[in-house]
Amino acid sequence: QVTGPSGEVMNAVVLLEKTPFQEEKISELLKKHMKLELQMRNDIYSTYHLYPPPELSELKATVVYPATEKHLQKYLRQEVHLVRETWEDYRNITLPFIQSQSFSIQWVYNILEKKAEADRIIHENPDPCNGFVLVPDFKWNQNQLDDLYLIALVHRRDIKSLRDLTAEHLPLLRNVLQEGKEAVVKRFGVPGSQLRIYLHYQPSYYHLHVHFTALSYDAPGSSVERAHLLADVIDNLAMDAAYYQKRALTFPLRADEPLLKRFQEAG
Ligand code: M7G
Repeated sequence: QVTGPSGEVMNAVVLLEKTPFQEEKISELLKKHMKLELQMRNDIYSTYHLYPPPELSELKATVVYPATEKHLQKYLRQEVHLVRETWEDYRNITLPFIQSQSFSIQWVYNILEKKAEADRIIHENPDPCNGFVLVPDFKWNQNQLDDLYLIALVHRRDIKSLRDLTAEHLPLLRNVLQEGKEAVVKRFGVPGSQLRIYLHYQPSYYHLHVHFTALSYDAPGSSVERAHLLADVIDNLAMDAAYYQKRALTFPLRADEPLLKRFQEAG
């Protein structure tokens, strides 16, 4: 909790993460004269506490301020449960819930309108219907490719999530897949065969976006209960235009998310 400008108490979320090692800095780390405390020694084995100088001990800090109740929920560690949502459940439970919520997607519009992160854009297809913007996700500090994480935000504003997709969106989705891969290999040298390109269901932000992560990186949210590979989504829609308005979808919800309560109440 933080005291705001006029004395009111506001919530903030501060996320601290240790970033992966940068390979080229390891030798520096070992060469520099550094505080080293022996922890234990046994035969040929020994362990130490090593205290690197500030320039080699960076932490990544993400701040959300002021944070809403939903932000606090999102980042608090909690028990999770799987929900299996039929199309009828989506229409009767999930959709009205999403519409009653106001989780702002202003940050997405800021990127699309070049009001924020404009200098970070990796690729843009400016077509209002079939175009998108590719930017580094704020989970990635871009210092090393090990945890490469980019996000493609589509220009059109009428697609909330996977559930809204139909065959009408195939040209858009194919652009994201094709141009996204080309842009990543061109800028970062990572080929499409080493990228995990997927959508989340449920997403946190209801404006269609696609995640691009390094295949070797065990990215948060890349597990089977949440991630849908874009290539599979495209194939499903090509086979059946209304695929995502028919099938049931499974997703995890944290124990005290109001949506879980609605599913439980509906039995
Ligand atoms: P999601 O699937 O809706 O939610 O993905 P998740 O956060 O539960 O995965 C939204 C993605 O957008 C996440 O990967 C976030 O890290 C990323 N993201 C969120 N915000 C607020 C920003 C932002 O301001 N800038 C950028 N570049 N990425 C963001």
